[in-house]
Amino acid sequence: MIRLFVALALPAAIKAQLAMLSGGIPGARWVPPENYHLTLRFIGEVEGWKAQEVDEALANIRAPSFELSLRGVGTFERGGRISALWVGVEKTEGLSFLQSKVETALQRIGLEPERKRFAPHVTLARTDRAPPEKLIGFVQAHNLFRLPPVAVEHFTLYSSRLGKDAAVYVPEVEYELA
Ligand code: 2AM
Repeated sequence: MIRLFVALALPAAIKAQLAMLSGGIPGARWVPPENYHLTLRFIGEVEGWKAQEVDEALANIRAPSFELSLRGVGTFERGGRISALWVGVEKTEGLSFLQSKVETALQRIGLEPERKRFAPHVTLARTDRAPPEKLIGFVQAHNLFRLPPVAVEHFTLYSSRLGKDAAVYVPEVEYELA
């Protein structure tokens, strides 16, 4: 079995800028900068033959390249706790088009539809053990965070191995955008 997800990789310069946001919240588990990405579709554990079908489905996608704009920070909540801190991503036409192409392609090969609404973000930290007031302070402090747009020319199928600390993400296949 292999654990897969589809995501946009981020240029090193963007990762470096995002990394400057991390730190200063006790109990937060910061994502290592090399792991920053924008998830388009989480797939989960599949058999080898299914992974091959996933690859074929993704390779058939035709979508234009587009620009990605990161702006603002926010949180996810789970079970009454703030579970993650993230940087927001503008839901532009190009990004939404690609995401829906990926979703359709994966449903066509029999994957269950994603039930969650697409909320594009780059996770900075898992925070269920961090003090809520610190997290709220972080969001307020970085509300106006904004980076210049970057060109997205491909999307990536990643495998993920869950480690003791951080997961190890490996870019398995890159798919060019037109
Ligand atoms: P994230 O996008 O909020 O950071 C690999 O695990 C990636 O897939 C992570 O970026 C993760 O969250 C995202 N993801 C989405 N749904 C998931 C799920 N049910 N389990 C694990 N990761 C999921």
